[in-house]
Amino acid sequence: METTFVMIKPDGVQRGLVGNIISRFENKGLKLVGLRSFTPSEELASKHYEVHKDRPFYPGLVKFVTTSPVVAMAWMGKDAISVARNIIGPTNGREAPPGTIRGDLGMDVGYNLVHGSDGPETATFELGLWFPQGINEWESNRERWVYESR
Ligand code: D4T
Repeated sequence: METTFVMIKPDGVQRGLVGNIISRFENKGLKLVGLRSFTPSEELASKHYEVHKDRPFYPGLVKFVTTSPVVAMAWMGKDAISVARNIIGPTNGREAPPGTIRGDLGMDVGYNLVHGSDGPETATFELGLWFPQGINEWESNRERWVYESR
C-alpha cells in the first residue's frame, strides 16, 4: 500500500468543488487517511514548492496557495501515487482529457485545482510537511470488495 499527498488548491475551494474532487478519489477506491483545511503559511508553501524555486512562476504560485484555504489530504491504496496522478490529469486543464479533474473542471495551468505527489520520495516529503502529526490510518472492510484477493 502507498500513501500520497493531494491538495485541493484555493481555486478548487473557492469554486465550491471540494465535494466533487474528494468524491473522485473516494469512488475510485482510495482511502482517506488525512484531511486538513487551512490557509498555508508562506513558509509551508515555499517548502512545498521549493523544487520550483528557480522557475518564473514560483513567486506567483506561492502567493496563490497562501491567499485562501486549501484542503490537504492523504490518500492510501495500491499504487496510490500514480492512481491519484491519473485522476488529477495533466497540468494544463485545457489539454487534460475529459474524465480527469483538470480535464473536467479546469481551463488553466496555474489555476489547476489540485496537486498530487509525483513519486514516492516526494510523497514522503510532502506528507511529512503537511501532516507533521502523522496520518490517520484505519482499516476498511470495503477493501476486500475493491481488490481481488484469491
Ligand atoms: P502539481 O505539482 O501541482 O501536481 O502539478 P504538476 O506536477 O502537474 O505540474 P508541475 O510540477 O509542472 O508544476 C507545479 C505547479 O506549478 C504551477 N504552474 C506550472 C504554474 O503556475 N505555471 C506554469 O507555467 C507551470 C508549468 C502548476 C502546478
